[in-house]
Amino acid sequence: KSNNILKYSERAALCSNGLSRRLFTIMEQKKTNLVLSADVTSSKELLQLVDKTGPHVCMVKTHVDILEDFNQDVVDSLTKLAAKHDFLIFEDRKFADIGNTVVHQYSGGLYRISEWADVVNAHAIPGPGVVQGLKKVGAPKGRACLLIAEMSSSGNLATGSYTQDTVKMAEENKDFVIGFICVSKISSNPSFLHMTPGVQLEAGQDSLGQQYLTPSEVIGKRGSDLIIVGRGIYQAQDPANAAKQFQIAGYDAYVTRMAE
Ligand code: S5P
Repeated sequence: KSNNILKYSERAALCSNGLSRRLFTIMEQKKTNLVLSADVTSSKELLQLVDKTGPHVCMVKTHVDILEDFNQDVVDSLTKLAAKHDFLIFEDRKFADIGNTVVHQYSGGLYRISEWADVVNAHAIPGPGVVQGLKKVGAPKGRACLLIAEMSSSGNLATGSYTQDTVKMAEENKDFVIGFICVSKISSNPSFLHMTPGVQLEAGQDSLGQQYLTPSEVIGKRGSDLIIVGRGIYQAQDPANAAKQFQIAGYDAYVTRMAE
């Protein structure tokens, strides 16, 4: 069976990494493949947004370095909300340096990302050392990493053999790399998660190169697993209701895909 027709629970059973197993289980139980991209700049706004939308998401993605008032309380509160609503925390740090540097960027500095983020992501451009560095810090803490194999922005260079080589790098580090940021299904291994940003209820683009596809295109036609939605939710008049609409659209596309 390909990963297009396996249920989340069946895929959970195939995962060797505990975090991907947990994510598939949450997706099945909460009936959601929605990742909230909580790209707001005040911590109060962040925590309110996450509490409101929490019932509809399986994961919350952060950019902590855009918060004007970051402090330890923010991550403590975020961790409590993750337990309350049962979602994973993904810091969208996009590591892209040599192993030794990412060790410090991941574990230290102001943010101490490895202390609170279940999942982080990395560009494959530096080669496998970036994964080895992150793994050295994250694996003992039960963390995991996604590789950016494709991007949503127009004119991006993560295409063709770069994408293929990124998939290979993931396969060689399957204990720590649990999947990809991508815009289509790029691996037939059912334990890998495919997560796609650039999603709105209508296709289109913004003024700075972001390109949007719909949930049914991303999950149904392109065979991805999770939709990552930022402005489509936090700029809506009613973010909780918008999250619910994306939850329904994404989950319906998954159910329809399995029935085909
Ligand atoms: O290729 C990418 C990879 C990422 S992680 N394109 C993206 O847009 N992202 C992130 O997804 C981006 O940094 C932002 O946090 C989110 C998309 O936000 P939206 O407001 O356009 O939905």
